[in-house]
Amino acid sequence: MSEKVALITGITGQDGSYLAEQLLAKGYVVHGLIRRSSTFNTSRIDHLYRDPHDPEARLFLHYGDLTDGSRLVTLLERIAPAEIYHLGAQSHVRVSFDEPEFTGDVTGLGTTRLLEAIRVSEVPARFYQASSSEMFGASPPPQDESTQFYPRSPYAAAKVYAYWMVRNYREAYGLFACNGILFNHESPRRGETFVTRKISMAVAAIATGRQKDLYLGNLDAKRDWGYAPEYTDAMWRMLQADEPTDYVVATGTSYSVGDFVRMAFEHVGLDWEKHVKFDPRYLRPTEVDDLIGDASKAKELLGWQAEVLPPELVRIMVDADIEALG
Ligand code: NAP
Ligand code: F7E
Repeated sequence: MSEKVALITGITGQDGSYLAEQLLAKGYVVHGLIRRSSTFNTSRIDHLYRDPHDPEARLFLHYGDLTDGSRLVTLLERIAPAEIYHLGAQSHVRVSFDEPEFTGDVTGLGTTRLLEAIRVSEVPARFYQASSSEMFGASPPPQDESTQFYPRSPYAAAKVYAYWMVRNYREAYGLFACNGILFNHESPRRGETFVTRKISMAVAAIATGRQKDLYLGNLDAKRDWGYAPEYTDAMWRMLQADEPTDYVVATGTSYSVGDFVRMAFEHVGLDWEKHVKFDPRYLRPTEVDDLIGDASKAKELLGWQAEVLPPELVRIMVDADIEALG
């Protein structure tokens, strides 16, 4: 069993919760950065938490924010992690059009603050950056590590900036730092305003008579949707490799939002056309039309490949939301 110490930013999010689970199962001591809020925001990790006075406790949470660079330095000096998984971000593309400056600060500069904290604290940590397929934006599929970036939102532009800062710290200071360019990955823990979860929750509510209609925007956009726990495993594999580099992580399949809707309604025996309505509020000023990832490099160097593909993913999410309704 490994006795490594890891720090996860964004530990309260979808990916952070799966990664924390996986690292704890491997014997790591896990530290997580959480934001102070007036209500608890730890529901995805509550099942992992033990009182810190418990001698068995291996998960420790620390208040902090990616806009607060001095706090990041203090925390790194205290925790001295061997691996840092930087998942914290304002991660919603539509919201980034409403809050472009804040998104740049947290999603872009937040990465620089953490990289600087590593440099000044001289903690010899390996670093994972949560890069995104959104960086490819308008570049046609299939997309791999050599595809040109063409960001189509403030979120994507912030992630491109962060990507290059990671590359710069790798080349300038010899940091073991990897960009994981992850395509969309979903699960029953997905945030409720991302389209797949919005659909699976609505289908569960409609199937059980609690809701009538589902309002959506663009049904034509195509995405390469995978299963989140498999993608957090890829993050860990990147930091165990001999050399730091950048990887695309994807299933290599493509389905439209409309396909996802149809499969979700079919799973509960309903006709989607009777329930789905259009609301222009959910359109974006600029859209990413077509993403299909080529994860050959991750397969070759990390032995990673996606197992759960969209038809099964849809079933997992709808079934989980039906079960949650009791
Ligand atoms: P998520 O569920 O939205 O979680 C985001 C996390 O970041 C939450 O823990 C959130 O804390 C934290 N956070 C937000 N602003 C922060 C701040 N100012 N200071 C500290 N923490 C802050 O995202 P996810 O789906 O797990 O994705 C994880 C990462 O991968 C993100 O960087 C995302 O942009 C990137 N990514 C995601 C996908 C995907 O398909 N899921 C694909 C490619 C890349 P609260 O809980 O307090 O809000
Ligand atoms: O939208 C369309 C929307 O918000 C997917 C983030 O994790 O993955 C995610 O970004 C598609 C878009 O995810 C609605 O226009 C239609 O074409 O679920 P989404 P995203 O924008 O792909 C990437 C890889 C990330 O890095 C991000 O952090 O669905 N769509 N109707 C809708 N989208 C939403 N949210 N809501 C709708 O009603």
